[in-house]
Amino acid sequence: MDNTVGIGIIGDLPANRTRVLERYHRMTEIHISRFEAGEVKIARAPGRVNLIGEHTDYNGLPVFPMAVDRDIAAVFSPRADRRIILANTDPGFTERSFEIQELIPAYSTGDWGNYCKAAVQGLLDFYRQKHRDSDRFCGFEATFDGDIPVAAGMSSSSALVVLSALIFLASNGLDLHTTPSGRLELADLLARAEHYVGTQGGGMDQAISLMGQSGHAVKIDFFPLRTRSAPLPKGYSVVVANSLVKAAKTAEAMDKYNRRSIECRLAAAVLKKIFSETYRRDVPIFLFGDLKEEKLAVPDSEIWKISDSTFRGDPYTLGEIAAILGQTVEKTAQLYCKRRDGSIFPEPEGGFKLQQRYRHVIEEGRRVEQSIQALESGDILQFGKLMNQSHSSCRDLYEISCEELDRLVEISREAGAVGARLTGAGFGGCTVNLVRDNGVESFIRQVIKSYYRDYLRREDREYGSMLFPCRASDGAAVIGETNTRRDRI
Ligand code: NG1
Repeated sequence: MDNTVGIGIIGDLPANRTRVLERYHRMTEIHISRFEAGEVKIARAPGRVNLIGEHTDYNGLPVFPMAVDRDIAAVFSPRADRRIILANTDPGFTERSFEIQELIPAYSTGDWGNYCKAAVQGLLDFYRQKHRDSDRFCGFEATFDGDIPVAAGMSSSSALVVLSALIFLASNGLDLHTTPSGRLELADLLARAEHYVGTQGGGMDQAISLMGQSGHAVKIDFFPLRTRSAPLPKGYSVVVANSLVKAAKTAEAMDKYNRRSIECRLAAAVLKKIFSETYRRDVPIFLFGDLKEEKLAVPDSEIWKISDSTFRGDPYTLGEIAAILGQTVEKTAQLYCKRRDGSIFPEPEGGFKLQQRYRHVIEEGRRVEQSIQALESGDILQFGKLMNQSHSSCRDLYEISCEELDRLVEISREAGAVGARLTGAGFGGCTVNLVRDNGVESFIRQVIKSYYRDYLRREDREYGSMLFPCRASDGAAVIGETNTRRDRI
């Protein structure tokens, strides 16, 4: 290896130190030759795999992900002007360049540069509220390199948002990311900031990318954001399998995702109306997560008696929902069915499935609590059972699975997984599997044969990027700099 660039590492490196250092070295050289930079810094933001709790985050109910040992890393250097230049070691992501300004115009939907713009715009808005105007910030140039499977439900997009935010902060001498409370504040603002790209997602991905802890999964609660780490079970591995169905954030995929969050908002509005009529006062329900005694001042047993019997199984037209809410169809659409760009989400053919979405989210939230109890009491089989139930609910009630994911989950259970489910937004992407350590090898062999070879009819030489065990890693950080004496390689 050319040893002209010294890399100093602050803190711990993920496992496989030599490979990781070689990667940073290669990135640094690419960066220095592209930008002629002198001193540079290195930062990383991990992807995640969600063990259980799907589509609960934006409904105010908990999730239970872990940050993984796959990440997006960047070598970067601040600039004296206000330009931001983004390079990528993957030639598929061509260079992007933009100026810091009050309102940064987005690239077209799905463009990788938008994830960086989202972070910068979010931070500019945040600091503007703190009376620092955007003129005071400098730009940066950065070279990115990622090994998180893209469009696979492992949150490569939020890792890019989080990483861009760290680069912006570090380039401007800001320290929001350096304390635990600052990291929570940052996670919270980046969750909102990511809506810039068009999805109306929750806050799981940004929070776990920042708050991940090596060897642990993290329970995340929302509104207000808080986290609690739980050690992963000894003797078991978390294995991720890519269905190879791309769940890209194109306009069409975004509409599928956003439809679910719109249905949840409509259902919550209906519940608010029913509870407010029953108790003859304004009952504060905005999200399914508000359905709790301390929030509503209604006994738990009453809450579930009313809410479980509110929705019928058949889907609703917007007209029917508007009639329940006592509003016009236009007002209902304006209040609950808006996309980020202000356009109205069209009424789905066949109607809004309020009961099914309500049941999935409420039961999934309970499964998260039960999973953590199971894990803490060492009942791993129960944990696996809850993962399996979660998959069925994602498939039947939330309708975010697909044929390939269902087949992959089936095969994985036959291959020995004690729990197997889709992970992330769904509509393709990865599954997460809990597998006994001593069964991982045969699990991998069997899934390669039954899913990739027999079912997908693929013959690849290398399956390591499709099917791999993950270790729980620490959250995003600025982890190194060049030309220091420490830890020179
Ligand atoms: P992914 O899998 O990264 O698209 C999305 C949302 C999460 C969460 C999950 C479903 C974003 C950035 N992420 O994740 O907040 O709602 O779906 O549990 O929108």
